Amino acid sequence: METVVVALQKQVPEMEPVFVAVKNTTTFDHGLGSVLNPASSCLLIKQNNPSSQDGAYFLIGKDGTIYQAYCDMTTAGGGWTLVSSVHEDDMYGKCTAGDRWSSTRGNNPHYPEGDGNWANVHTFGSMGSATTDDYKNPGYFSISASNVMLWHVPNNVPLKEYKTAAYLRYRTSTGFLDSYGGNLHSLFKDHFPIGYNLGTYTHDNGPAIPIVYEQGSDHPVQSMLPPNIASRKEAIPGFVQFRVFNLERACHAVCPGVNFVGPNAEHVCIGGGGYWPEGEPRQCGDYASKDWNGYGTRKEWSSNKRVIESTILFFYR
Ligand code: 3S6
Ligand code: CA
Ligand code: CA
Ligand code: CA
Repeated sequence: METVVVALQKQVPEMEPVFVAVKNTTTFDHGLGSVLNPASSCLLIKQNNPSSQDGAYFLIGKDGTIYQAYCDMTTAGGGWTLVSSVHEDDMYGKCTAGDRWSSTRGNNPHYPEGDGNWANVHTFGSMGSATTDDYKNPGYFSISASNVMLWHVPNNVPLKEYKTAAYLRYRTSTGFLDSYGGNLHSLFKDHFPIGYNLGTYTHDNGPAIPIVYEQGSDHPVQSMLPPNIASRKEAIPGFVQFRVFNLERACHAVCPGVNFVGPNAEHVCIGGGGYWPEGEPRQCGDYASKDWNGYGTRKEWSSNKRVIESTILFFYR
């Protein structure tokens, strides 16, 4: 940048005082991950500068889009890029406007795949409102990663408090994404498509990957399960699972914290397709049926209020 300023100064000598002021008062950060030098991932920034700290950096997507993303530069060596969040804005709204990770067009068998956002390149939301609404940046489909990290954060927490407010933080360590194209976009697009009636819960669920906890343990994950899920042992803590069907062949994208082995994944897993047949239309949406026996009651098949009113943040590394 300094070279540019010097060159301009030679061409427009009468503006010399301005250029002198620019040179004297502005320090241009050329480091990887700065506005003038966006990186393709937080991992590359961390590798380039090992003293990088948690916070916002500039990244560039594979289509050339420059965007700001939150980087966790300290967990297990750092280099984690926040690429998306799943937020339930209206538990009573069943596949309504805010249900971008399932369907915004109503519970409808004519849209079995729902909005398709798990497998497309549409982006929405922003880094600073990842706990206030759904979020998906170009990193979701641009970054080639090996592992995911999930944070459970209460809704409306500001960026600087994501980490401290998260009551669960865990990550995979097996490098499972290497086998599925390097990110969740390719996992869902090319390996485990999301859609109603594409499979059964007994035969076609996707991979359950073991997790390493950074905050929390199996115990709080277990205690967050609806009582009937727990008593029937439908979910096993210590995993994150992808593309999980229920008894009626409704499709869910992610089961955070668990391997789901039972027929009622709609009370625990998040995101998915565009149609849930049971009790129509009471099970459609980003948090499909966490309210089956009332909102936040923690009775029978219902989650508690904290689960419903928290966002799941997704990172890649
Ligand atoms: C008595 C066994 C299970 O109860 C059923 O599961 C009941 O008919 C439904 O309301 C319930 C839901 O499928 C839970 O997802
Ligand atoms: Ca909803
Ligand atoms: Ca949503
Ligand atoms: Ca059910």
